[in-house]
Amino acid sequence: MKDEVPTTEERVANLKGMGSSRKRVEDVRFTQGRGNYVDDIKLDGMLFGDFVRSPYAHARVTTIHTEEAMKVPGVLAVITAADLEPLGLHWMPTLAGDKQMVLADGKVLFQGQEVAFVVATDRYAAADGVEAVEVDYEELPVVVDPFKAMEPDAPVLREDLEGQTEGAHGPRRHHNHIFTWEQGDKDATEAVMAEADVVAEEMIYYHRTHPSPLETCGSVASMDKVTGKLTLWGTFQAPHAIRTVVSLISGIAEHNIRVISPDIGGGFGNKVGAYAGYVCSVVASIVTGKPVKWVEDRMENLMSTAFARDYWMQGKIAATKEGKITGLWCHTTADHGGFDACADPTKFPAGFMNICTGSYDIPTAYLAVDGVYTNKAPGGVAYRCSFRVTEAAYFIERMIEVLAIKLNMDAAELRRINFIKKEQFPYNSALGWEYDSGDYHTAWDKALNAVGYDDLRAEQAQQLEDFKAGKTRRLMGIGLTHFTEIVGAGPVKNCDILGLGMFDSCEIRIHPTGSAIARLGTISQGQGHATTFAQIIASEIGIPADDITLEEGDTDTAPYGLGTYGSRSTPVAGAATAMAGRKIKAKAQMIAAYLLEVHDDDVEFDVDRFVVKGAPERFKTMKEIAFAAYNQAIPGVEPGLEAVSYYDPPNMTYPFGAYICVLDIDVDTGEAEVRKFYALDDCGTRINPMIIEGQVHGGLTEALAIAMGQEIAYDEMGNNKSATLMDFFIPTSWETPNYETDHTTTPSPHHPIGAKGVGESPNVGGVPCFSNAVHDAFRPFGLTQSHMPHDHWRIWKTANGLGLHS
Ligand code: MCN
Ligand code: CUM
Repeated sequence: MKDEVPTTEERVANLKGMGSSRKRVEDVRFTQGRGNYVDDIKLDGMLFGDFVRSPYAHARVTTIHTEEAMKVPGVLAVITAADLEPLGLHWMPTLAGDKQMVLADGKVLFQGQEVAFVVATDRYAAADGVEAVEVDYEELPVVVDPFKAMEPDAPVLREDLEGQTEGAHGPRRHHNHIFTWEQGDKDATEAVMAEADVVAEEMIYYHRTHPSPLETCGSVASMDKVTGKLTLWGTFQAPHAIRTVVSLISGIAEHNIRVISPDIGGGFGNKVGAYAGYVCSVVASIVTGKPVKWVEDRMENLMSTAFARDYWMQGKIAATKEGKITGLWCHTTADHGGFDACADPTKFPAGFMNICTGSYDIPTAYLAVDGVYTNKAPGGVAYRCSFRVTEAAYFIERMIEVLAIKLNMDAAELRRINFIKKEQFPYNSALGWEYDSGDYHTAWDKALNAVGYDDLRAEQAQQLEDFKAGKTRRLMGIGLTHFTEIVGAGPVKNCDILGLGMFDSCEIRIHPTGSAIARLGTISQGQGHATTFAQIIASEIGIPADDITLEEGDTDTAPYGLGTYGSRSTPVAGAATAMAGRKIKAKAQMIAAYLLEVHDDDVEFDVDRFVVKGAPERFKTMKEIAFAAYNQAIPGVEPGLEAVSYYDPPNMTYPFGAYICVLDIDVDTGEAEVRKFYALDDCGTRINPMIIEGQVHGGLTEALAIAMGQEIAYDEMGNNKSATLMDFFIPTSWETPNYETDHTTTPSPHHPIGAKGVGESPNVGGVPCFSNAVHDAFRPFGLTQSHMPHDHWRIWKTANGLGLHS
């Protein structure tokens, strides 16, 4: 008879642990209409709140007439700043150390700003009520250009800060100035620039865009006046932090607040910050004693919630004649809109922009960032940005191209000779980071070989000749990017948000029959945590992933954590998960040794069991051990089997990638067609290759959108010209090209399972890659820099400006 004992491989496969492309467990719900989003929450007697918003970008609010609105059937209340003021809730703190009006307090600073909150019995009545509120405005001069905002006679935007020369991040040198943030050695960098063989200089603009998640932002607040308990459901990427903030600003004791993030239909950083709608739904529920829902529509989402980028980056890069980079200088003007509501760790007002030396061994560098107020919506850290790494990567990857032009060098070769070498890791960058691990040359060579780089260049040269000979009207562009990410904020000593250290957590509880529940301080918005974190536990403790429930987002049950953004879940909560698993494993070892009647040190872990060393036929499976934990009185060991870990990472992780894009541009129509896109990602140990591929596909498509068409644009009056999906480009399957994905694996040396984050990488690397491809097509005609998005009109204009239409 065949031996029925499963092989080691079969036992490993049965776990569906790390490295397996386990199918997403959440999709059973999502594909059958069983997701539970904020708008699915329906409570008895629930009311609906909606905002009156400003049509002006800068205006004084003189009178708000609410009488007519109150006559609308179903309207119960119209809340204004005057109502919130006695409660101290007319302004709220932002995550960036600034404060923001909850409802217009005397003036408005951007189009779409919240002016009054109408509470009614349903959404339609609320909308009618909003229409019936009349607001008298006195228009004020509008500033949409951050450079003009800094001129001496620019209008004062933030009257509340008038005369304040100190901001949250140091001195303010102008009434519209927020902060200056400096990193690196200014004098040394200027000296390098003065002496260099070659200096390339360029203004790199990364335009304003918006993540526009499928589900907009919303909340449901329910104040139970009998128990004194406030329950707040919302689209929160950081539910615990929201609970603490709500407690601090409302005075409600933290144990009486329960914050729940149910299913979230995409966050992309749009749902990190605190919005007026959250505050107003809470206030309205306290006032009316009924649950109150607020859910914004698409226009409101695009006009008023966290935008992304809007960085003007003036750069200088110095090199020897041979192309060895000797220094990098960058001055950034950061347009933060009407309030500084960026969601960065406290000590980093410009996020991790100081990773802008990228993948290169640049000995000397200097970065300064000036944050500036304008009459635009607040925000700034969103859209797979890894705390401004998107901007940093775009800057350096464009500067490398600009330098390559100046040196008349191949940009792939220029990168290669400047990469940080494998043996230099851990690498200390000139702007203050310690890169944990990397092998850039291997990734780069693999990528160039995979696409047949030399052949592509030969083909491109031929096509250029044909173009010049009038045989074709198409040009070919080859976009290159090698990016270095920094994710996993972060060591508590460096990174906090509102004073809360950026650790994360996991609690694992094993049930008597050998299945388990795990809870984390993070919250999935589509990343598939319920699938992947169970895989970490499966590999760590030998219980099949299918037998592990994973729960996130309920502050009454989950351990405290800082949430999901900055691709920090895997580097931080993933590490906590492994460490909690190891605590369980250590206790399981004691139980196994007791059951097997040997010393603790005489058993060892083997996939899903502990075996006696040298006697593999003597073992106890994790299932048996779990039962024993609840069934046997084991001397010196507490009953039960559970553990919690709060993990403070020693460093961040530094994923990287090599991307190559081949574009064909029609010079006469300005159309750009992606012929090929190759993306090699290295995120260290890979937990679920299929999920990683999904993250990369999604991120690349967002990168395509940003580079090739998306923009939040304003006219001089501060009117948002892109607040609908007719005007704001969202790629469909029609525009989305095929992607080839690949990987190398360079584990993080300090992470318990060697994993680095990946969710934001494809956007960080994708945008410069698409943009570089466009620029590369026009390089032979003298183009060094053109601003994104490279939509057909702009590409046509570029071609026209270069004389290609004559
Ligand atoms: N993963 C893996 N192996 C690794 C690294 C990650 O299998 N070595 C898996 C993780 O287990 C997780 C996913 O990949 O299931 C993403 O992990 P990670 O890179 O740690 O990122 P987070 O889970 O912290 O997600 C945040 C990140 C950010 S900041 C944005 S913005 C973004 C992104 O995720 N928002 C998203 N991807 C998104 N994907 C969806 N569907 N929806 C969003 O809102
Ligand atoms: Cu910067 S977008 Mo993600 O960090 O949620």
